[in-house]
Amino acid sequence: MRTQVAIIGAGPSGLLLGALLHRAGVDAVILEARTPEYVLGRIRAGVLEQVTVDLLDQVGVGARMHREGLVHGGFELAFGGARHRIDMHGLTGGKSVMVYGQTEVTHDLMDARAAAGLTTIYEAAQVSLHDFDGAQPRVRYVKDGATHEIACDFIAGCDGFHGVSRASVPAGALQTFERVYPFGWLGILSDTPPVSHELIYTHHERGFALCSMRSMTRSRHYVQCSLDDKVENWSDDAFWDELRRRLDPAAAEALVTGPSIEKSIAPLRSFVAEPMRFGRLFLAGDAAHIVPPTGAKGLNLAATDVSYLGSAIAEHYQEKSDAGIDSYSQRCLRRIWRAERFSWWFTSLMHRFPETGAFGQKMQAAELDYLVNSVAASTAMAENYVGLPL
Ligand code: FAS
Ligand code: PHB
Repeated sequence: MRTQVAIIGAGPSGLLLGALLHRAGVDAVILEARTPEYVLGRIRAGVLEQVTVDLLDQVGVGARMHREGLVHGGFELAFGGARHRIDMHGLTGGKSVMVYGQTEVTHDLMDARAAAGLTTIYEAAQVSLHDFDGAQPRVRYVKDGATHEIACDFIAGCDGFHGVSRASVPAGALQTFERVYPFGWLGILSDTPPVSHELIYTHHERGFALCSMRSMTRSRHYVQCSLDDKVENWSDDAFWDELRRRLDPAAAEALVTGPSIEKSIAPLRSFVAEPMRFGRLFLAGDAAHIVPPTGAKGLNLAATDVSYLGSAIAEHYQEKSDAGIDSYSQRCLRRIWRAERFSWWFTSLMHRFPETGAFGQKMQAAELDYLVNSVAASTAMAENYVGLPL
């Protein structure tokens, strides 16, 4: 088989890149290790920046998002038993975020790709990348017991943190930066009404908690948990009891519990691999970087990576120029590091770090007090949360 771009991974990065390339008249094939059902079963991000909303509109998959998504102009920070609203809309001159689950974004992109008759090869095993340091890269994979090869002009590594693409880069060609946090997030999805009409991020002596949602009838909640915690150790009741103990009185009162649809523990890390281009191989999304989910940046960074990559590849074919390709990594990394900083800062502020002791807790309390009582500090938080300009 031959194509212009071989995309590894059919998560949001790969699917959105495929849609952007299709719109630009560039042929691409996506190779995905798992089944569509497995990909859709992973419950992940919940908040889209306007830049991401615009990209989904640009590729024609925004209709259901605008119908079912929730536009939020603010969120609340809870600490010391009280809640403080960050008025994003007011502080950023009218900007907002869209609450619409990654599962739905992925579903919409999958449906659009299938409707356009574009090729996605699911359950592609043993994917391997070849000759991407030359002008004729190739990708091999096994499907139904047979080995197949795709000749292409470019390879887009959209295969996430544990994928094969970054692992295929020669040792020493990559510099990585990492911070692993000493805790995880235990998340639950339930068909219960959200605690409030906006998200509530809670700083509590027992640990961080987040009350989020997927709709006004489906909630997504998280509590900080230890790294050696196991999801099987947490009954639904144990989760709801712990969440209630961390919430402010009004939120605890408003909490409606119910059976979990999904329950999982996610580790938290900050990670960046530099550069993001190796000859004809480009890394995008979680294949190149990871942020702790506190700042709701992971999916949004993936979207801007592939926006830059899609434009660069289209420019190569349409204008016979490699300016975009040559500047891809540098252009992505400036935005990535600013989002890494915000996600690290918000995570450091809101979570319990026993190792920092009483002084560390006093620093967190003082920063929270300053944050909610300073227009300048709240504005800085708001502009990072809605997403910095491209
Ligand atoms: P993904 O990991 O989503 O997709 C990569 C795809 O590549 C997968 O479908 C995988 O099966 C496939 N793949 C892997 N190896 C392959 C191979 N060798 N061959 C072929 N295919 C291969 N972000 C937020 O903003 N908020 C959150 O609350 C949040 N929670 C998260 C929880 C978890 C457990 C994780 C892991 C991430 C979370 N994220 C969150 C971040 C997440 O949303 C990512 O940013 C987003 O999924 C990035 O999308 P992709 O880059 O497409 O990577
Ligand atoms: C979610 O709804 O899953 C979510 C929302 C905001 C975050 C993290 C996760 O910061």
